[in-house]
Amino acid sequence: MATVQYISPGGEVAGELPLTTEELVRGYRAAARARFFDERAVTLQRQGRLGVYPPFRGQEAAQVGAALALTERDWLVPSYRETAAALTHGLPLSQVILYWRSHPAGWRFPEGLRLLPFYVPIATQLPHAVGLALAGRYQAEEPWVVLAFIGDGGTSEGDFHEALNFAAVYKAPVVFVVQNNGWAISTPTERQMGNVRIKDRALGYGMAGVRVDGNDLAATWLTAREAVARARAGEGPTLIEALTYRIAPHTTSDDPGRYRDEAEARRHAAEEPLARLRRVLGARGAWDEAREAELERELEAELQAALAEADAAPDAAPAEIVEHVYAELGPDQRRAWEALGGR
Ligand SMILES: Cc1ncc(C[n+]2csc(CCOP(=O)(O)OP(=O)(O)O)c2C)c(N)n1
Repeated sequence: MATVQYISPGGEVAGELPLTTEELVRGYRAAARARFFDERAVTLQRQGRLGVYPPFRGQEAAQVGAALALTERDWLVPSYRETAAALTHGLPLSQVILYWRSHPAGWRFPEGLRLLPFYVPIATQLPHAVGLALAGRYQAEEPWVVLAFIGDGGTSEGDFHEALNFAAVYKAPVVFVVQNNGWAISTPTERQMGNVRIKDRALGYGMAGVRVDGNDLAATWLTAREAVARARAGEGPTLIEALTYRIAPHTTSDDPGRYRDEAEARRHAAEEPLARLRRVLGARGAWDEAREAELERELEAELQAALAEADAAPDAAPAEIVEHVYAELGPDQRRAWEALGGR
């Protein structure tokens, strides 16, 4: 099947768009909120107010559209790049700021929020996601669905294979979203794998596979919604490949000019997801410059409040860095803990 797309880069809608205008506005606002934070996060990092930060510019639709398919009962399992998905699923902005400050108060997400931590060791989140999905089966109530993210580079890890195989065999209620953003730091997708159509792998595992235009929020939302419904109905997992592009550097420590032609990034920037949504909404009379300006004022106020809240968190003690690795400190952690002033 071809790549699923409802809204072209130019903002044209092919056929009937099975989303209401209210839903599209909701999706646009969530994506614009994520972008606003992402842009400001890079500045905050340059000011020394965040430690390191992995920008997701250009990937807002892939993340927000998929996250919108979940209910509060469902779990979201992110890698380090999925700040947009985490915000959409309900992670407070102040918590995001504390997390990227490496403040221990940012490591513990609010009680009741069904979100696992941002995983940095590539692909380790996927076996956890499958376990979490199967755990839902042991609950008396309706099982929850797990939405798990990974990058194109992450699909080379053994954990990716093990998780997808296990999920397919046990028909786990899990949806895997691979954000194929073209790059794994400096490795382009075509040097990462022999078949760059990642969704083809679904056939080998025996699960549904769909390739979507990851810059089309309608496509990511509707595809994830269907996959979540199938998972909830006991019909097993889905592999969604969201085709997108990492316009920004890998992290704030990366200089992509050293390994890629930045003209490529500029070309892809023209296909970014927010402009096309604005065109669709504008044509329906549901968005205009005044509404955009009002939204920006709201987002600025939200960011300032979140920064004030994060700044008010008391400084962490250095020893806390080893305190929650294991339930009990082993000899190496104890030595580190004591050296860092733990008592
Ligand atoms: C197990 C492991 N190996 C290596 C790394 C170093 N590393 C960090 S990000 C990255 C590339 C990941 O690329 P991809 O999965 O495409 O995700 P993207 O960053 O493009 O979203 C690597 C190799 C790591 N974090 N974990």
